[in-house]
Amino acid sequence: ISEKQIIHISKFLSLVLRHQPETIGIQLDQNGWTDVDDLIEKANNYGIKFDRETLIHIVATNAKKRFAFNDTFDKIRASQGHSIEIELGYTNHKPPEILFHGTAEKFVKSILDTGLEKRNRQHVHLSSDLETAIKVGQRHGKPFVFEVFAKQMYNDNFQFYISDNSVWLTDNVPTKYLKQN
Ligand code: HQG
Repeated sequence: ISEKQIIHISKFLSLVLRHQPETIGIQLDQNGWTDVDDLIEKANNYGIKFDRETLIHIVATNAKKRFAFNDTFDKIRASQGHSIEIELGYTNHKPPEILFHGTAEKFVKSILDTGLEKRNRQHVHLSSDLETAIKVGQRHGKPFVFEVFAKQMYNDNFQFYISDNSVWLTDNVPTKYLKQN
């Protein structure tokens, strides 16, 4: 299987496990899990062909660890990034002093107006390193990185979570906690 095919399947998995399971007629439970055999069968029927071995390979090698199996390997879910409402079972974590948010220059004015909002996702996504934030920003255009005064937010009773793949999540970031880099 080629790298190109793997990326194609991985994007398809993001679509059905985060946003539109109905595209292929699978269901996610309240914690985002879906049956592995059912996923493979329905994806194949839909024309996205892969077997169990390939799926395991994709989950294991995905650079951002976007997907995870349960302990018995019969269920799979996306670790974060959902637009549909599911309960991932996050626990509150104390963040470091500073977290980063990568966005595009074209959004900066609006963000300074209203703060960081979760938009279509379930959370605002933050990263602990600058490099990741730059990459996230590049997806939207010319990257721009905000420093977020995370510890200060935490002390002011904002909740922070970490996903299985180490993305920091929070509900919103008011402008006063943003420093422009
Ligand atoms: C922006 C990827 C205007 C926000 C990444 C962002 C991440 C505002 C965009 C994950 C705004 C939403 C999430 C405001 C926020 N005015 N724009 N008030 N508040 N925005 O894609 O954080 O590859 O939903 O800055 O690595 O870019 O999918 O969020 O630019 O972890 O695994 O609205 O997705 O992971 O865009 O990315 P997104 P994001 P995956």
